[in-house]
Amino acid sequence: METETHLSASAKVSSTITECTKTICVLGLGYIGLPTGSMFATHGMRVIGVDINPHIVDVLTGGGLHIEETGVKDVVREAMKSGNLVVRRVPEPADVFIIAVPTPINQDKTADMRAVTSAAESIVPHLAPGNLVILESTSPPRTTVDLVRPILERSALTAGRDFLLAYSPERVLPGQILKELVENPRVIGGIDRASAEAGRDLYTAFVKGEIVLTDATTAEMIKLMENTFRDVNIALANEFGLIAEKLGVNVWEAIDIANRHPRVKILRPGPGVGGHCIAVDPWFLVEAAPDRAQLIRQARRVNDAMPKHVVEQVKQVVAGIKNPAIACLGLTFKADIDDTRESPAVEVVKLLKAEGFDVRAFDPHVKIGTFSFQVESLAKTLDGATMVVLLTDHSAFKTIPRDQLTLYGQRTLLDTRNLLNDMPMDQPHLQMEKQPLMALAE
Ligand code: SAJ
Repeated sequence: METETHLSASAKVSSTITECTKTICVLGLGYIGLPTGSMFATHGMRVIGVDINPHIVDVLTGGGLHIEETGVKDVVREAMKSGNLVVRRVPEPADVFIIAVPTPINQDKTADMRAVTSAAESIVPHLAPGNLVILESTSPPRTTVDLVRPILERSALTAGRDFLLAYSPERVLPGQILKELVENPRVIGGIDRASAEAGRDLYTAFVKGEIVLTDATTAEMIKLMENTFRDVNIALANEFGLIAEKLGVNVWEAIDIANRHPRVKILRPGPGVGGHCIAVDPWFLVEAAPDRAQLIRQARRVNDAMPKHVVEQVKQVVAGIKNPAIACLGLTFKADIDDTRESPAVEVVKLLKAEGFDVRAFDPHVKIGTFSFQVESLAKTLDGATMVVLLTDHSAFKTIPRDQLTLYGQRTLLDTRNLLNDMPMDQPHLQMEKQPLMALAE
C-alpha cells in the first residue's frame, strides 16, 4: 500500500468513480470476460464487451455463444436483450476498464503477456481522469505495477493520482463459473487503497462472497499460489498412483481409505493436468523465482509426464497384437465442459498416433472437426477397437453399458479417471481390482 498523501489524492478520484460508475468496458470475451460483463450488465451497468476476434463478435451479436458453460447462455442472452451489453471489436470510452484476456505460456515456460500488453495499449487512447482499470488475467507477480501501469501512463495520466488501478484475479471453476463468480470470495489488490476500495465498490454489484482487499502484487501471488497448491497436490496423487502401480496396490482404494483420516485429503490421480490455469500458472512462480521454486517445478514435471505414462500402459496392453486400434473416450481437460486447452487427453491421443497406432477419439462436448482423429459417434469409435481408453470423466460416459466398452470382456478398458469405479487405474490388464482385500482375506 502506498503513502497516506498518495492515498488521499486517489481517494478523491475513487469517490468520483463510485458515484458515477455507469459504463464498463470489458476486454476479452472468453470464459471469464463474457460471464463477468454479462453479470454487470444484468445488474444495471452499461457494458461494452470487446474482443479482437471478429468471429466471437459476430457470433455474439448474432445471438449465439462461442463457449459451453452452464448458465452462461441465459445470462448473456438476458444482458444482450436488456441492451446493457453491447459487443465491439475495439474499446470505447468508459468509467471502468476490465482486462480479461489470456496469458498462456511460451515454449520456454515463460508467460506470454502479449494479450495483456495490447489490451492495456488499446485502453490508452480512451483513458480519462477518474477511470478505474482492473486486470483480471492470471499474471506473473508485479504485472500490474511493472507492465500495465507504465503502459497506461503513456496516456500522460498518473496511476493513483489521475486514475485507479487494481488487480482482481478470476478464481472461478470451469463448469461452475456463474455460481462461483457470485459466491466465491473475491480478492482485490489495488496499487493503493483507493484503487482497492473502488474495485470492491464495483464488484459488490453482484458478488455475494467476501471481498478481501490487499495490494496488487499480493493479489497476483495469491492467485498463483491457489493454482499451484492444487497442481502440487495432484502431482502427489499421481505419484502415489505410479508407486501403487509398481507395488500392485489399487491406488483408488488406498486413497479412499487414507482420506478417512481427518486431516488427509488426497486428490485424484489421472492422465495429467490440463486447462489454461493449473497447467500454466505454477510456471509464473517458477519464472519469478527459478532458484526457489523447486517443488513447484517438479510437480509440473510429474503432471506433464502422465500422458506419456498412459501411453506406456496402452503399449503394455496391446503388446503382441497386430495393428491394434485404440478407442479414446474424452478429449476435454476435465469433465462436462467443452474446453480442450492443454488437455492431457488430447496429448495422449497425439502421443498414441505418434507411436503409429490407429487411434480414434470421441467426445460428446467437442465440436466435430476440431481434431483430425475425432469420430462423430461412440459406436464408430468403439467399432473394431482393440482396447478402450477413458480419458475424461464426462457424466455421459457413466451411462455407457460396460459390456459395450469391453465387448463382453473381450477387450481391455483403461479407465484413467476411475469413472466406472471398478478398475484400478494402474494395472487394468491384470485382473486385480480387489487385490489388497483378497490378500487380506487369505
Ligand atoms: N485434476 C486431477 N485430479 C484432481 C483434480 C483435478 O487430475 O484431483 C485435473 C483435472 O482433470 C484437470 C486439471 O486437473 O485436467 C485442472 O482441473 P481443476 O478442476 O483442478 O481446475 P481448473 O483448471 O478447472 O480451475 C482451476 C481452479 N483453481 C483451484 O481450484 C485452485 C479455479 O478455481 C480457478 O479459477 C481456475 O483454475 C483458473 O482459472 O485459474
